[in-house]
Amino acid sequence: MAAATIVASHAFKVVVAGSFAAGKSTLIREISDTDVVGTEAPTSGAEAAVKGTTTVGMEYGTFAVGDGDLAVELSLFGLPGQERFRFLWDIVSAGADGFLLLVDASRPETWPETAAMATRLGGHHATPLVVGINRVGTDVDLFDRVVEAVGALDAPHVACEVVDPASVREALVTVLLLVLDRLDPGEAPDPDDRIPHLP
Ligand SMILES: Nc1nc2c(ncn2[C@@H]2O[C@H](COP(=O)(O)OP(=O)(O)OP(=O)(O)O)[C@@H](O)[C@H]2O)c(=O)[nH]1
Ligand SMILES: [Mg+2]
Repeated sequence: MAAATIVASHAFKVVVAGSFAAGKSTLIREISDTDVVGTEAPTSGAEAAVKGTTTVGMEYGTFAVGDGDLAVELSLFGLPGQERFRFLWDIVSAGADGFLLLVDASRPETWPETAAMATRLGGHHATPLVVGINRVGTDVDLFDRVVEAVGALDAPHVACEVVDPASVREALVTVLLLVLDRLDPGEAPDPDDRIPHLP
């Protein structure tokens, strides 16, 4: 399987973005194969009413996808959501192969900010972007309202319950498939070869 050999040589950097409390850190802790390196600290100011701790730097975890024929490792980097740490986004995002932009469907007040993030990440970096909708459950109308509000119409949108490993896995595989599609044609495996190998 020549194509699988080529893919196995790749590790990809996936950056998890989103507003304060979108679920970025929870997602990485839920899925990482290795102990997560984190920077969680007590939340200050008005946002302390939402949750008690917040990311003040970044998270780092790993996630391996595939089997013996097709092993790809994703390095997962979580961004800090509070506005005061926004200067870290370009630093942590440098060299990203793909973005997973999380949005909390239960907090509509964060949707406009998420739309601005989608424009910034999708346009500026020209890097594959997937929108992951957290806490949407099976509410199709709510899903559609979030999609409309975020407005990243060129990006795939997937439900992404950050406390459900299967849901997180599906979202990350969606990012990975976009990343693979952007590889040089000579390097990219045939989609018909690779998709069945992704468990
Ligand atoms: N779907 C789902 N999401 C949950 C549940 N419990 C917590 N969460 C999500 O996880 C969030 C927890 O916050 P974090 O994972 O720290 O969010 P974050 O995006 O890393 O936050 P910052 O780093 O402060 O920006 C909550 O706000 C929820 O959106 C749950 O039971 N179900
Ligand atoms: Mg966090």
